[in-house]
Amino acid sequence: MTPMNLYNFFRSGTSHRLRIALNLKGVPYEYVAVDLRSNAHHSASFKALNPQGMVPVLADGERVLSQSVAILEWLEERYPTPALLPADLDDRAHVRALAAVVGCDIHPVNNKRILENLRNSFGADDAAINRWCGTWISAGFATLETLLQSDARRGAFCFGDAPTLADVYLIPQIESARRFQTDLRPYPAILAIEKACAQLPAFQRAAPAMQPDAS
Ligand SMILES: N[C@@H](CCC(=O)N[C@@H](CS)C(=O)NCC(=O)O)C(=O)O
Repeated sequence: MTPMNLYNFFRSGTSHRLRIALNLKGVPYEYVAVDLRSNAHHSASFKALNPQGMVPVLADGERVLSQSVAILEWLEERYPTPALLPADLDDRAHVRALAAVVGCDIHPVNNKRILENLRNSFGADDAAINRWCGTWISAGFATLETLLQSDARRGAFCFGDAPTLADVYLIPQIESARRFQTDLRPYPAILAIEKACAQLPAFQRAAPAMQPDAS
């Protein structure tokens, strides 16, 4: 069977989510680097795959999937084992809510195009960009920390003792928080989960520094 192509970028958080999920599920893929630094995502050839001009894209033969949330849900249905969502309906809603704090409320406002707009239209320098990103990361992480601390279902991971979609979203966001110099000391539960994930080869192999286009 021809492996799927993952169009992605080492430092992209949404790409990182997919690498973790594919590794956890043991699904092989070919790494196709799309260099966001040189705006390769704006090229006509890439926009033919994803008119939105954003990574990640997962191409499985003629099937071309975009939007990390849709791709993750597709992977979960196509490759149900190991499950990244709990069996119970209410628990699934909880895990999706944890993931959505990152996916809906932190990541979108810290995206490359947003930061470029802040620099180009509003004169933001590196310090202002770090403050901007730090504001939204801290707000989201404070919420996650409260939810995790108060939840008896938390184990070594966000939910229980095996990784779920909540961890798949959280780990790339921690990576990005460090890049924007956000203080992570107020979030001990988050940091403990990061340690647990770091023990697993699926997370280790998905890390930005391990990717062929990392520099
Ligand atoms: N909602 C999309 C967002 C994808 C996204 O934000 N991709 C970023 C990299 S993490 C990107 O391609 N940014 C290009 C840009 O902002 O110009 C998803 O979840 O897949």
